[in-house]
Amino acid sequence: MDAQRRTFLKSSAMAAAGSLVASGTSLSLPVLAAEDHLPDGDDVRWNKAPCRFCGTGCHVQVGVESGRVVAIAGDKAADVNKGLLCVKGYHVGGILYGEDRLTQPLLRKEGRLTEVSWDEAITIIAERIMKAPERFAFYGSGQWTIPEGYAAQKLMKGGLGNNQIDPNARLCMASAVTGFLATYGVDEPAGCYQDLDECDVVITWGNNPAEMHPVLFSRVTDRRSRGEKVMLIDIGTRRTRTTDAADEYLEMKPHGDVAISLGVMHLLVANENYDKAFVEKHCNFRGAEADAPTLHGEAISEADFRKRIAKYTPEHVEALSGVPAAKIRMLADLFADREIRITSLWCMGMNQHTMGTAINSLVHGVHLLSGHFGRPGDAPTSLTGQPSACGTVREVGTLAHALPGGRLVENAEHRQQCEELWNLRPGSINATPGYHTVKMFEQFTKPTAEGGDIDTMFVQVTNPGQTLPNLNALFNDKQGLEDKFLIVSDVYPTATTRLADLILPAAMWVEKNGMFGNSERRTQQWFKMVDPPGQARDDCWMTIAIAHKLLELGHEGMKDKDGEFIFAVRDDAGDELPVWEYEHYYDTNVDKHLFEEYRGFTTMKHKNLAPYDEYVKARGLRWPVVEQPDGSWRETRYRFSGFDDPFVAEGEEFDFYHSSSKDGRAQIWFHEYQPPPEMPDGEYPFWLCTGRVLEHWHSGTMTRRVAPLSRAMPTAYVEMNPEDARAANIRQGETVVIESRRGTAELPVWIDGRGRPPRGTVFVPFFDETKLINNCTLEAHDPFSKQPDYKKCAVRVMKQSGART
Ligand code: MGD
Ligand code: SF4
Ligand code: MOS
Repeated sequence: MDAQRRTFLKSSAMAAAGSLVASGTSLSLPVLAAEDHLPDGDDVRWNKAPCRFCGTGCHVQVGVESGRVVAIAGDKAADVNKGLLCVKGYHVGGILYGEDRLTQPLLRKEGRLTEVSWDEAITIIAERIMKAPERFAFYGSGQWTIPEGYAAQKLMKGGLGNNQIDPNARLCMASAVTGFLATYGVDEPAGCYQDLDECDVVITWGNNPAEMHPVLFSRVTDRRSRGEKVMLIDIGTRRTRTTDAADEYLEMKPHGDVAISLGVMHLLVANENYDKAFVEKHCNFRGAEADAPTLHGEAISEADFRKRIAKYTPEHVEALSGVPAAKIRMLADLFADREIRITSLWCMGMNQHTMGTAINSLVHGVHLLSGHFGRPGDAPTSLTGQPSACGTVREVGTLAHALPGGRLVENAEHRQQCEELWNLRPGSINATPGYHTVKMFEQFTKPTAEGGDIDTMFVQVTNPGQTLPNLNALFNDKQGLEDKFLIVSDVYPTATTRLADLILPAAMWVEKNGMFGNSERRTQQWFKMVDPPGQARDDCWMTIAIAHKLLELGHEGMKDKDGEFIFAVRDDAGDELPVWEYEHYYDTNVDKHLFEEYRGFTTMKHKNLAPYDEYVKARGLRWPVVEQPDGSWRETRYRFSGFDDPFVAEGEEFDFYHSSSKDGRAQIWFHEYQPPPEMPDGEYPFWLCTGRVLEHWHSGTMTRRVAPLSRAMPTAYVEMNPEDARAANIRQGETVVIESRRGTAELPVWIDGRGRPPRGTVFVPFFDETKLINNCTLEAHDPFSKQPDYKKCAVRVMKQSGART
């Protein structure tokens, strides 16, 4: 089996633009062993860690020799990947050793970056915060470890009473969150990866897991190569690697997914072949209020639902989506069949969408209405981009409106619960949500005199200077604003450090202790294995050191109500350890202290986590993890399903125990189709879609420094349809200018490349900092999740001579 999956993963890597094989890398690949850890060799010591990159959450074995990571192997003991890795995973060790690692804090003085000490750097930050705590913002990441995010959250919301903290996951998973909340009253998928082993049909909704979640996708291709039948239906706006493996490709117009899901539900209702028993027992119908719609909407009757959905006939859906009516019928017939099991997968196509909350809710609705829910293989599954967008952002609640444990800053009772757990004075937590990401950067890049009320921004583990939409408006405008101060913690120079006033060198991945939480509710742990280079230090330490400096400067919020430092760590004898001094940071396991404190929040919304030490032993555990009578800890694979979920009462088949209607039921939503926010016209005739590629992680800062990966995919490009290119007299490889109403990017043309867009569409990956496509993208966002739409806007393509197509 593994051999088959390995073949798929290798061939998908080798079919890359350049030549790439797993050998010939700077890291030699050892033979795998089945033991928990690979056996230590003469000099090489092995230990487990989750891969640094995507939300799949594979585990690797890290081989360390003489203080350096020298080898990486897939971890056979890991349930997620059973020893397999994608090409990024095989090369994850190499990201530590780029030649230009940041090793010293750097302060911009009269335009020039000058080395400063850590003490100076921390003092500068603390003094700026002291001057105007409410004008300080923290921009974080789904690549924060859980303790890093928890510390940042506590510093801001608990210590400073400041809710101006938001992460890059706002650009990524926010609509998945609001979709789960609107449907189930609680976030994150009910199923798990095992659904892919059990289903008969996989539907990808604007999703390309063959490239973006390759190890996960290989579960499906592997089953097929063993002779099992798995039908794959790819619904997308361009042909991808996933399409290559699909039985059916349904090419839709942007926002066509909304029409398609409505069309399927229409047919299920019209043909009376939805799952009446399931719906009657476990679901309600819901719609948006006519004026001032809210996330939870209002109850509507089944009759009303039928009336509203009646117009989404297959023919009408064809007109809206471009997908033939017969294919809508085909989908509806599959959903009407209770004998088969259907798993839907989606990621950024449905989340980066101005109807993101709506389309997430609608796809859940298709599964609920048809009863394809909660049996192994029957699952609406939202995939996560980042390794810990779930663990750190959604669970720790590092969003501007949230608190840990699924609490909300606007809710007085929730604030009180958090103040109690943090032992803070009542009223410490501010009741007003902070700015969401787009707004936060608008306020930062707007001059103070014009109301730009954020003046100091701390960016950790994210690269907004490359990855925010509409960079000219949301990032580049910072340039020249004397009273704005940008602090960036990163491991390499980036598009963001370009405009930074203070650069902090960070320790990364196995240079520090860490914990991540992946797409299937799996919390993972690893230990520090090597030292960071030079003066590079842990992000979590930076946050604690800033907090302690604020304490020294007299900030009252840095003390709890008994006068204790909010990040106090005591040893077994009860003595406080000076963990704010880096020399003492590893005198204890700070991660463990923070995690044990954080665990107290996780029982508030049935997301129970086990003690830290349980994660040391495991290759991750899926929450809720509950203690058994014999003292062992049991994870949960299928949430809300009586056969597996410990919180469903004995004898019940299902219980949506966080139901927003407080009756144990999930909500089946109706949303009216709306067109995309910007559409091609005479001036800007092409759709622009953007995204990732197999070889590179997001902004490419790490993977572009690993020679085999950068050789395989050296530069960004624009995928064009051959007929569009011919019509415009554009040749393969020719450099063209992509221009939107917001900016331009120059890119070589790739015709019949890895992805094949239909006529009138171009695609550009965003990994290349020398070709910033986010100069062109749009900041229009979903009204509930505030997540921007990177997947569609209008552009024109110009030959360099200036001729426009
Ligand atoms: P990354 O490249 O992941 O991109 O956007 P970003 O988060 O901005 O940035 C992580 C940064 O952290 C890198 O600069 C890396 O060098 C640094 N780093 C690595 N390890 C550490 C560490 O341990 N500590 C510190 N301090 N730094 C570290 C991702 C974002 O991009 C996301 S999640 C999505 S889904 C959006 N997708 C998207 C899209 O689809 N299209 C377009 N056009 N833009 C997009 N932007 C968004
Ligand atoms: Fe890492 Fe994701 Fe590849 Fe697994 S699929 S090896 S987690 S990048
Ligand atoms: Mo973004 S959470 O990585 O797809």
